[in-house]
This record gives sequence, C-alpha cells and structure tokens, in this order.
Amino acid sequence: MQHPRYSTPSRRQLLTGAAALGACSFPALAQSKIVLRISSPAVPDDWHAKMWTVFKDTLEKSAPGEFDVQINLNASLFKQGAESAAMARGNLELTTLSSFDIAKFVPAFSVFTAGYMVRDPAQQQKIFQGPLGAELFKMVSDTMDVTPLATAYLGTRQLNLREVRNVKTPADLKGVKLRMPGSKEWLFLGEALGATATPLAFGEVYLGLKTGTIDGQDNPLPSVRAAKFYEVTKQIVLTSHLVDSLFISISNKSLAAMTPAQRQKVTAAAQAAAVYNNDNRIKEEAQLVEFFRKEGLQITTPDLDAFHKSVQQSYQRSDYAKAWPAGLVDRINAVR
Ligand code: KDO
Repeated sequence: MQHPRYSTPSRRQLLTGAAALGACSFPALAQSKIVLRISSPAVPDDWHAKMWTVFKDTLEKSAPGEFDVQINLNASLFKQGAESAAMARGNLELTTLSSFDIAKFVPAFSVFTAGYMVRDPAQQQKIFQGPLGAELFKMVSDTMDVTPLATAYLGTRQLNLREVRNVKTPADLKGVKLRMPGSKEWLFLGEALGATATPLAFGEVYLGLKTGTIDGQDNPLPSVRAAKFYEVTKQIVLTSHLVDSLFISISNKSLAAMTPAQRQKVTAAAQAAAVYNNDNRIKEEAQLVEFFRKEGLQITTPDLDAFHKSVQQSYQRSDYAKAWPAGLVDRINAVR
C-alpha cells in the first residue's frame, strides 16, 4: 500500500498546485525589485518617520519599479536598538542609527553622545558633511558593515517631567527617575544630568509617565509632541543638553547588490529625506514652546552654565573621553 504522502496526485491536486505556482510567479516578479526593509521606533507623526515616505517617493521617481521600499515604524519590525544586529544578520537593509548605537562599535563616536558637545543643527550638518564626517563614516562602514548616507537632526533634547519641580542645576535632579533609552551610553548621559537614569524603550515611555513608574524623560520637543508625552507630563525644563542626530544608514550587503547608479539614487533619496526632516523639525522646534504652554505645561529654563559645566566635567573624567582620538574635540569645536 502506498503511503498517503507519496500517493499519485489527483487531477484536482495537480490543478491546485499549478494555480499555486501561478500565484507564486507574481511575487517572483516582485522579487526582481531590490527590497529595502526599514525599521524605526519612531511614531508615525514624527518627522523622522514621515521622512521615510519622502525617501520612498523620491526613489520611486528616480528609479521607477526598481525598489520595493517597506517602511516599518513604531519598532514593529525590530525593537529599538536591535537594528544594527538585524542588519548584520541580513534581516534589515535600512534604519536610523543614533550616535549611541554607533558608539557601541566605534568608541570614538561616543563624542557625539556627550552633552553640550555639538552646538546646533547647523554645526551638526557641517561636521557630518565635511572631512571629519567622512572619516567617521568610513570607520562606521569598516567596523559595522553599514554605511551612513545622510544625517538627520533628531532635535535638541530637553527634560520633560511628570510633576513640576524647581530645576536650576543638576543637583536639583537628584533622585529623579529619568527614563533613558536602554544602553549604558544613554544611562551615562542621564546620570551626568544629575538624575537617576532608568532604561526603558521609547514605546513604553507614555505609559511609564502616566502610571508614575518614571518621573520624567528627555527628548526633543517635536518627539514630545508626536508621541504625546505632553499629555502625561507637567513641565519641560529647557536644558538643551544634546543636539541629537540620527544617521540614515544602509547595510553594505544591500549596497553591494546595487548598480552604481542605484547606489547614487538611494543616497540622493536618503539625503532628500534628511533635508525634509531637518527643515520641518527646525521649524517646529521654534514653535513648540508656545504649543506646550497652551497645553498647560510649565516651561522653565535652568542655569545653563551649571548644566554645561557639570555635564562636560562628567564626560571629560569618563572612560568615554579616553576613546576620543587626540584632537577630535578641537576639530569638532573648530567647525563653524
Ligand atoms: C528615545 O528613545 O528617547 C529616542 O529619542 C532615541 C533616539 O536615538 C531614537 O531611537 C528615537 O528615540 C526614536 O526614533 C523615537 O523617536
């Protein structure tokens, strides 16, 4: 007796099989496009989420039908901070890497995780578009097998507290449970600000603030708006402690599978996305203090000299500073 698994297929089974093969031929066609999977923890209403649509549209115009761009927001594909490992495994092509993500692999990069290091978004763009940026990006590519294509300004990070507090100096943050993203580089920044840093993924911050498992969080104002943190907090302290960046980055494996013309178009699309993000974010940052005031939040300005001095000292004395090549800080400061 024949085993049922090896029985001769009936005509109906053959027809169903043929239909299935026919159905497969469409994905096979679609597969001739280069798939670009994107993962980001950004909420859809934030500029660095919307910029991916600019990326996709730009690429669709410059290289019609050549790419299949798949945008995954809200950390729905990979959790925050897991993106570079996913790229190394070949499971992800594009993401935004922070200086904190990069510093884990390229220690010199921790210079950009230091509070009060970069002055403003204009200096940030000049640094990463100039010779220093080229050197640093080469180190990233050689070490992480990932190439930064463009620098997006995430915004200037501010403190955002659940309850109103008189914050003038870092000493006034003693005992404040400040949520930071989950890596030691981020936690160091939170501690340097004078708070008790607590790791938590971005997607859990709203609930943490609502329920009081954390006392505050730090993010640029556009993200405070987009993720609606202002609904569950009462104060913003304008510490301006980090001019933050996100690097639109692609795996080298993905780049290697493209023609030179395709590489150039992908780079141009990433740059268009960054420009869209940067323009909108800078414009919105200038307007949001008024918006949050109207929402009932107290907006206060601390003693910025005290914050600068204390945070900078923490970094200078840290092991991070030991990994900064001689002259790096001077080169950053010289960019105007
Ligand atoms: C955050 O978790 O606070 C942070 O701002 C860190 C950034 O590096 C980046 O991951 C960002 O979240 C997400 O893109 C969400 O806006």
